[in-house]
Amino acid sequence: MMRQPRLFVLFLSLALSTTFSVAGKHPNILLLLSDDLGYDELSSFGQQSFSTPNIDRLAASGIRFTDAYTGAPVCAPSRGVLMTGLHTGHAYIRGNNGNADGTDMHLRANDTTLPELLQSNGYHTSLFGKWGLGFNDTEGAPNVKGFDKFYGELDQANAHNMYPPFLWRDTEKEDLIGNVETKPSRERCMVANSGCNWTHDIFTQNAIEELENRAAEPEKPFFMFLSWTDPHAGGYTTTNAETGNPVPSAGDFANEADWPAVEQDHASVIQNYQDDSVGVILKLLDDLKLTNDTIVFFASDNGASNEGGLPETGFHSYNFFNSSGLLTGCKRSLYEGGIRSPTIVRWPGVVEEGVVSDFPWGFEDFLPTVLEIAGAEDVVKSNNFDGTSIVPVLQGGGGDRDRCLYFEFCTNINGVKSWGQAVRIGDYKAVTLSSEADLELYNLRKDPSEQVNLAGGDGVEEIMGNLKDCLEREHVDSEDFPKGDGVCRAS
Ligand SMILES: *[C@@H]1O[C@H](CO)[C@@H](O)[C@H](O)[C@H]1NC(C)=O
Ligand SMILES: *[C@@H]1O[C@H](CO)[C@@H](O)[C@H](O)[C@H]1NC(C)=O
Ligand SMILES: *[C@@H]1O[C@H](CO)[C@@H](O)[C@H](O)[C@H]1NC(C)=O
Ligand SMILES: *[C@@H]1O[C@H](CO)[C@@H](O)[C@H](O)[C@H]1NC(C)=O
Ligand SMILES: *[C@@H]1O[C@H](CO)[C@@H](O)[C@H](O)[C@H]1NC(C)=O
Ligand SMILES: [Ca+2]
Repeated sequence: MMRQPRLFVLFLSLALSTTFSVAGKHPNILLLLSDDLGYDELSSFGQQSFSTPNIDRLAASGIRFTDAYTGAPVCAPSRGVLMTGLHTGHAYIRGNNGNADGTDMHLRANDTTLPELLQSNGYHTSLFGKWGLGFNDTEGAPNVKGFDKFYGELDQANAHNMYPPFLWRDTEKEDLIGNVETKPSRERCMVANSGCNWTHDIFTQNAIEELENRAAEPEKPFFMFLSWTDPHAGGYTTTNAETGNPVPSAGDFANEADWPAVEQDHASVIQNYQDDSVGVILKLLDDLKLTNDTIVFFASDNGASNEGGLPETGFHSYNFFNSSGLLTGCKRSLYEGGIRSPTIVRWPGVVEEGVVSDFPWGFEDFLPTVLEIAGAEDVVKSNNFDGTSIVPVLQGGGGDRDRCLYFEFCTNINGVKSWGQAVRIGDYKAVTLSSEADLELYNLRKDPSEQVNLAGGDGVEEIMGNLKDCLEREHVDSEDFPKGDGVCRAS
């Protein structure tokens, strides 16, 4: 590229920018976000015990990213990174339970979000499902933070009750009569499923109705964020939240006599509900003639969950379905199993079909990518987002593989708080799960399972130096999320 004459580059960029708008209209963006879906829980990523044919079809008609990352190993900070384009070294929200009283922290008036920026660039913006970045009466509420329409859960802890008494429609509570009039129970909602209101179905149904509204207003581009609360562990009341994977039916998996009930449900929620809903939505895009005009992103907010279940029905284990595949660790870990996302992007006419890319990128790149697609590169340039647009990668070109991806997180394992950091440049990753431990170094290309610690070995001084520089440069102290084991705020 360096030797190309300037004119050619100019011509190329003009040609490319026209692909982003058809008849002056920018493409629609549909973001499908799974909650706690493990890296190896899609058949296209290696799952063997159940299958995800619809999500795999999405991957086959677009690009499947093997080395894409979430924003953090748990929900709130990860979603914060996704919405603000700032990684956890700069973000305001760096953990769940940020407030002193253990409740959710909310985004502030000066935390700029993707939907706000899209709204002011002519997009219709909607969110269905889990938010977790601000309650109704705060500066971080979805309608304050740039969503024209919202229907779902504000409080991520309430989201674990998958048969809640109410959901928020914009700023108002709306009762779910099926869950109010008769008390939800495992028997009623998850075995007989008579008249309970299950949030997965409700979020999907609302997204479907809004897609129909959007098709009726074709001149206005849209950004829709469908933020499911599964396969996260959940319950059927608030008090017994996280007791399992509350699905209306285990389907055929009920015949898997050797599987604990919680695992039958886990397989069912992914294959029979989430994957099925993706199929319904893809078909609807076709029927509404929105497919060519709509870029679909699919991702998970953090790695495989190892939580949920009951003594009598068994506890969920991420090992049961090999949910992290070759990766080490799961949700809450800074090893790859906690932060890698099975990410897919379909962009008809731009992304070549059936591509598998190992380009490393993360949730902080989503905002600049979408803004470039929306024709708002100037907004990206005038802000200090941590992310970089991956549009050139989507177009089949190369991106900067050697920029640094940064993560920090405080975890609590058996009552021991520890503050860790992870950083990736190219194929190399440095990680520590404790601020008092030495950095470990891995070559992820050769050693995706992070088994062979190369730190201190021969020939790695330069890369280790670069990783350490990035680690120090990208971390800015936060009063709410102090650095260091023992003092950090665990979640
Ligand atoms: C954002 O606003 C908060 C008050 O809500 C303030 O403490 C903080 O300094 C502001 N940050 C920036 C970058 O302006
Ligand atoms: C937000 O919700 C809480 C709890 O339901 C309620 O007490 C409060 O009045 C609501 N605030 C607004 C502005 O509606
Ligand atoms: C909730 O369930 C009840 C009983 O089946 C049903 O009448 C109602 O339409 C459902 N509400 C929603 C929002 O799905
Ligand atoms: C979508 O684009 C494909 C080519 O990329 C074309 O064959 C098809 O007719 C288009 N569909 C619609 C509904 O415009
Ligand atoms: C787990 O998944 C990985 C990657 O798909 C595979 O290589 C490995 O053999 C699997 N392990 C088991 C125990 O099935
Ligand atoms: Ca999550």
